[in-house]
Amino acid sequence: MKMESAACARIEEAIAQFAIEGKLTEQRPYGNGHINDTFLLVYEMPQGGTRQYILQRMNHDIFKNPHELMENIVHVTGYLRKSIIEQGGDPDRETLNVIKTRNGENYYRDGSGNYWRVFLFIERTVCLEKVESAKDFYDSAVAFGNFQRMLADYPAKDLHETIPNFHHTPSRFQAFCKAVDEDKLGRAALVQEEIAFAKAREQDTHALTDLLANGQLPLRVTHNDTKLNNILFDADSRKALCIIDLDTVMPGLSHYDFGDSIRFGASTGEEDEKDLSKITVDLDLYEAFTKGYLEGCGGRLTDKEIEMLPMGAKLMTYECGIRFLADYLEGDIYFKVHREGHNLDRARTQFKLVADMEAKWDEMRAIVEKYKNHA
Ligand code: ADP
Ligand code: GN1
Ligand code: MG
Repeated sequence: MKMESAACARIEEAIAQFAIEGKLTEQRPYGNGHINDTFLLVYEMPQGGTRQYILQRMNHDIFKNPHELMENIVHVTGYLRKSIIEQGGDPDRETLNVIKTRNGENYYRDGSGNYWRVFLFIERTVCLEKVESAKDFYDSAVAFGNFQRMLADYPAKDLHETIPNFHHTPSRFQAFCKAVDEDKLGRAALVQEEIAFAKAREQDTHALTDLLANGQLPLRVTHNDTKLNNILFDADSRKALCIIDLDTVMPGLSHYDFGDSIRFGASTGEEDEKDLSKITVDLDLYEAFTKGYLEGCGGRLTDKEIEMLPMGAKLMTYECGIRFLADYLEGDIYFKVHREGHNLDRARTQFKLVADMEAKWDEMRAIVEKYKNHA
């Protein structure tokens, strides 16, 4: 992402605010994130050697309350840190670590209103942009399941909602219908088939939130953006090491994490593939993830939660589809687009996946049933 010059001008000022030892020798844009502006900082230590950090300018157009967001991250990572130490793990590599400012704050707000934060850089890792093998996907599932297990006793209600109703599918459906009705760019006529596909599934949108409301599903601490590139793998062992991008950690359903991973990782094609014949749900990948997630959760999920996991996969995919389509209708104001019709292409892949999941529904349920005793 290109930062506007007002923000660029502030980067030195921001760096100077953080309590980092040593001499800054290198600073450069880093990674492929789509939300924040990320930089690598390299420091030479007085005793020799170097230490690296991640500096991020937070996206406060999307996250309206960076203060609360950072409070969530500090509390959750602090909690994880203790549990990692108890398990004999390495807390500097297995969770994010927030570096405070010299005033002891979790972030710095500069004079132009940009919000900056710093994390320890986790060295010798790889970040995968797509699933390269069932084993990697299985490992990522164990890691997201472990994340769920380790936070199972954390009081979810104490966390702030960094984006209200983020995965509340009925609210997303309403927002989608509003975008269709307003049809600001006159694009609705071009996508009647896609609109009809989405509207025909309105009943499904309530499937999880109704069960939450009537107490049949528990509220949990969830990550909510479990794309594969939000995990760092250890470069030597190739094991999933650390879950990153904690901006959307907030109260939610386990189905959101399970579902979003399947949506992205079990697809046979890219999220924005134009050739829909390439897009199906790979049931072998779905199975690998189901097995790993249930193992990682280590018995913390209820029977009802497990039974509803396939619905999590379908609803997260459907929801992402209506978010992309709504953004297309509203003029591409939320998701970054790199070509004409980019959001429409993305919506189409998601709807193709939903249709394929419906066709494979019995198999998806049977796979969850097969592994439910691993939970
Ligand atoms: P975005 O919200 O924009 O996706 P992320 O927090 O996911 O931002 O960071 C973008 C990229 O920066 C990640 O995909 C990863 O490659 C890298 N990254 C982020 N935090 C760390 C870290 N602590 N150590 C090493 N790499 C990191
Ligand atoms: C956004 O930042 P990234 O690319 O991990 C979005 C997710 C969507 C995803 C679709 C905060 O995630 O909800 O599933 O795009 N994140 C936010 O690719 O809206
Ligand atoms: Mg990310």
